[in-house]
Amino acid sequence: MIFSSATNLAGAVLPNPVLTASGCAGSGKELAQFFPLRELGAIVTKSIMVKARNGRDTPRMAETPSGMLNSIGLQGPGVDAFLENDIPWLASQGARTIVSIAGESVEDYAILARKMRNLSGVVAIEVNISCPNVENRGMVFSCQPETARAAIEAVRRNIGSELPIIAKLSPDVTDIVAIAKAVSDAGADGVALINTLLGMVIDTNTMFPKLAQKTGGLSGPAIRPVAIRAVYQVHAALPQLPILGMGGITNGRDAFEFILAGASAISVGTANFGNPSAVIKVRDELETILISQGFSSVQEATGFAHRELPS
Ligand code: RRO
Repeated sequence: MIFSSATNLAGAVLPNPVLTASGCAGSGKELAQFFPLRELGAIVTKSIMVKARNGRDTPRMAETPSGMLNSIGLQGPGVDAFLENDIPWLASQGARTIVSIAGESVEDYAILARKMRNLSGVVAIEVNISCPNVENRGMVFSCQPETARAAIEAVRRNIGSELPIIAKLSPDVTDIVAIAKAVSDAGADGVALINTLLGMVIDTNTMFPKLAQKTGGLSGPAIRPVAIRAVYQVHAALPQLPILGMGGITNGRDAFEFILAGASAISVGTANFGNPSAVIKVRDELETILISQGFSSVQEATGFAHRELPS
């Protein structure tokens, strides 16, 4: 049997289904020391905002059981510097880029979307509407269907091209399917599941929260069952909606679990911090597993865990 690793993620054609997760690989410069970025399905860049930001106060990272807590707070150079420096460099590397954008208002999303037109090497836009580390929790757009819809509509109206839009959702909601439906109705071509869960760690020696901002986003293997559940629920309700799955993937078997749940592609996030080549290891292991299980493509395995049990 001939195996094809090529994947179509919400209209973005990728040579393989393994991507970096936003925020866990910057704009790729550090990873490029370890392997050519064109080896990735795509690189997903750190969410970029309209203006430059220093992020939250330190300490802003803490270890947790099988995971990590972060409160980076959208540190970044601002969209204009990003477009001037990072996008041309990524294109020069032959990388396929998915630009992640984040706004503080619907108008910010519109401004960012207009700047995403006709960028070399950019194959899709991830619309981050789920950062847990914003000053005002009421501004986590993906926590209500109405605000999620408004942000995605603004991007769809202003993106101006056929560039696929992938909405990144938070697991910290009662009904993630309702949010996925809202963003799909608003024009999202796919969803990225999941962003980090809001968490907290208290240092029992100092008896204060470990993070300066007290709360942070929990990632790593600890959250994988939550992510798998979210992917499974959304795929069951909206089988035509492409899903980029992520949350604690460290090896090919973890990635395969996401594909079985309903993901068309997956992202490796926290694992990059321990092993910068984790994403290549996951890519190669996933391919071996798909072949050994008799699949001829990723698409064939997508959602396979949803099939009827033989009676
Ligand atoms: O920058 C961050 O603190 C951050 C973001 Br934008 C996000 O989407 N998820 C996360 O855990 N941290």
